[in-house]
Order: sequence, then C-alpha cells, then structure tokens
Amino acid sequence: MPSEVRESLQEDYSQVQAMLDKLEQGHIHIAVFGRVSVGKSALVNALLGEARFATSPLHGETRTVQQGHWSEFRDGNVILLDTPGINEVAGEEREMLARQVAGRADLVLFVVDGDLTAVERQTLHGLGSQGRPMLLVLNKTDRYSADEREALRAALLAHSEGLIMPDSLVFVAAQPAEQWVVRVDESGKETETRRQPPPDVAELKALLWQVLERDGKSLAALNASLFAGELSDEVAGRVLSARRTLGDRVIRTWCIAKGVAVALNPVPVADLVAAAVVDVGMVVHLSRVYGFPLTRSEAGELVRTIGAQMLLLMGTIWAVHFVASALKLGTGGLSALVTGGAQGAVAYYSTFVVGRAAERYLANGKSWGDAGAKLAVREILDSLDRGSILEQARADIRARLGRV
Ligand SMILES: Nc1nc2c(ncn2[C@@H]2O[C@H](COP(=O)(O)OP(=O)(O)OP(=O)(O)O)[C@@H](O)[C@H]2O)c(=O)[nH]1
Ligand SMILES: [Mg+2]
Repeated sequence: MPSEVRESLQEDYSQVQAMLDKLEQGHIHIAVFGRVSVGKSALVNALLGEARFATSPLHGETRTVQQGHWSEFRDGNVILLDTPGINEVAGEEREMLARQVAGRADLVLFVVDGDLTAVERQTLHGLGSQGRPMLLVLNKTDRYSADEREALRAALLAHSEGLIMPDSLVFVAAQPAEQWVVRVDESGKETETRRQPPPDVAELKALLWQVLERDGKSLAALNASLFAGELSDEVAGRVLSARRTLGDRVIRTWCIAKGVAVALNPVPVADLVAAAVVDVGMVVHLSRVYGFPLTRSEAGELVRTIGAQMLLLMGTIWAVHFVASALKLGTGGLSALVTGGAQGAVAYYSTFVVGRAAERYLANGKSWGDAGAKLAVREILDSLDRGSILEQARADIRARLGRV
C-alpha cells in the first residue's frame, strides 16, 4: 500500500483500536441525543441520580460530549453520553459532534419534548436507516395532561412508524417543573413554598435494564459490525482515490517517456515496437499500484486487448499514427508536415488511453465487469477530451525536449 494511503488511514486505525478496547472491556455506550433544550442533560442526571451536568432553559447549554458511568448497572460498564443539542442556531459543529457520537453508540436515546418536528423526523429516519438501535423518549411529561399524553403517544408512533416499535417509546419527566405547595400549620396558617418534584424515569430505567440484560452483548456486537461495514466502505474509497492519484502520476510519466521516444526516434518500425514495450511497462507498474501485480506477459495480453478495442473505436487517430510512421521511412521531406512532435503526441495519447483502460480493469479487481472491454474502452474514449490531452502531450514533450 502506498505510504500516502497508509498515513491517511491513521485516524481509522485509532478508531478501530477504540472500538476493540470497548468490546474487550464490555463497555456499552448509550448516547442521549436530540434537539436543543429537550432535557438531555436533565435525563442523564436523572439516570445517574445526581446533578452531574449543567441544565438550563437557554438553548445550547451543553457544548461538548460529557459522559458518566452508570454505576447502577453492570459494575459501571454502561456509559451514558450526553451530547450537544441538534438544530441550534449556529451550532453546526456541535451538531456534527452529537451526530458522530450517536452514530457510534450501541444504543441511542432519542429525546423529544413533544410531537416530532421536521428535523427530528429526518434525523430519526437517518439513524434508523443505519440500523442504529434506538429508544424514543418523550420528556417533560409533567407538562401534559393524561389525555394529551395519550394523543402524543399516538402521534409519535404514527410519525416514527417503521423505526420505533410501541414498546420502544417511553415517557419520562427528567426534571419536572417546580410546584407551589401550600402548607397549613397547627394554627391554621397557610404558607406557600416551591418544591422540586423528583424525576420520574422509572419506566425508562426498567426498559433499559431489560434491553441491557437481554441484548447488551449483541448491541455491542451489532455496533461493531455496523462500524466495520461503514469503515471498510470509507477506507476502500480512500485507498482507491489515493491509488488513482498515484496511477495518474504513473500514467503521465510513461506517456511522456513514450511521447518523447517516438518524437525523437527516426526509425518508424521501432516506434511501434517501442510503443508496445512502453505500454506493457506502464501496465506492469500500474498493476502494482492497484495491488494486482501482473507479469509482463499478462500485461502484454491486456495491452493487446485494449489496443484491439482502440483500433476498432478510433481507427482514424491510429491511422494517423501509422501514416506518420510510414512517412518518416519514405519521404524525409514530408516529415516537416507530420512532425515527430505530432507523432509523439499521438503516441502519448494512445498510451494515456491504454493506461486509463488498464486502471479501470485493475480497480475493478482485474475484470472488465459485465459490459466487457469494448464498452469500457469506449466509455474512456468518450470521457476524454482528446484536444486537451494532445495539447498537454505537446507541452509535456516540448518541455522534455527543451531540456535535452
Ligand atoms: N417541565 C419540565 N422541564 C424539564 C424537564 N426536563 C428538563 N426540563 C427543563 O428543560 C430545560 C432544558 O434542559 P436541559 O437538560 O438543559 O436540556 P438539554 O437537552 O440538555 O439542552 P442543551 O444542552 O442546550 O441541548 C431546563 O430548563 C430544564 O429544567 C422535565 O421533565 N419537565
Ligand atoms: Mg444539555
């Protein structure tokens, strides 16, 4: 693997290591996620049984990811992750962080404080379609009457259909609003005091307990496999693009070598022999970049296959190549007309096409795919801007010859 590629994967390796450590220690991560001010921090506090994290009626109180070991469960191996709220004005970066954490958690508590908003619906679908296990938690139930609660239950289930099963929807009051309490003393005197009712998260605790007992291990395993799948797609993409960059460099180098050789070489038949030798060398080189090393004879076979398709598809430009070669042999006078430089540019162009086609074949795991070599070569020819490549060829060759 090229070192550029390996370096770009450093971050992925450390993420894999973190995931492995987590599995080994049997840690389970529960992310508390949702819109700003729905009561995420209050919920984490209620579960932890202490006012660990700041809560506030102002939006955007939580600015980083904060975590607490939930000692009630499994020797503190369950970790609650409080995240910044989504959909806050100018909070894009914090939202990204929250989404990242939720996207790596074993279980997400998706907290809302009413029916789903459009953004919540979108986000819930996003996480659900990843296959991320979720519970939908309606907080602040102390604000609603019994009738309103039932109406909300129906609405939430309808709006999260296919993502949240009825038994995954839970109602809580993490930090119920203070209440006025009237006390009457022996003398009949009334005093009003404010009282903070205790949190009501019993239903959620019971459900979490049940889920963790039943599925704890498989949640962690499912998460690891989601992570692995996602990561391997990402890594494959990055490896491929690093290979493309390197491949482009390899192709250009060989194109220049061939273009210059053909421009300088006065013996036409040797032009053609040299041309094939150069193309084969380039394909061998490319095959190493793409991790499917080919022998010279395999590379030769590939060059012949591509060459045959090119001959069919771009007869004219090849004809120019042949005619130019022939002219050089016969009439020295005419070579002013079709100069060595033009021939070199044509040679450069054909090597470029061979390189691109070989790249396609190699990137596809040494295969032309269902469509076959003909379609692949045609697509490449169609996608290239011949004029600008020939121009590039002339510039590259001129630069080289100038230096000789
Ligand atoms: N009535 C009522 N208010 C609550 C409840 N839970 C939280 N709140 C209030 O809602 C406000 C926001 O609570 P936080 O826990 O800070 O909300 P958050 O989701 O962490 O907010 P950010 O960190 O800003 O995203 C605070 O004023 C809390 O007192 C509840 O169960 N009932
Ligand atoms: Mg918060």
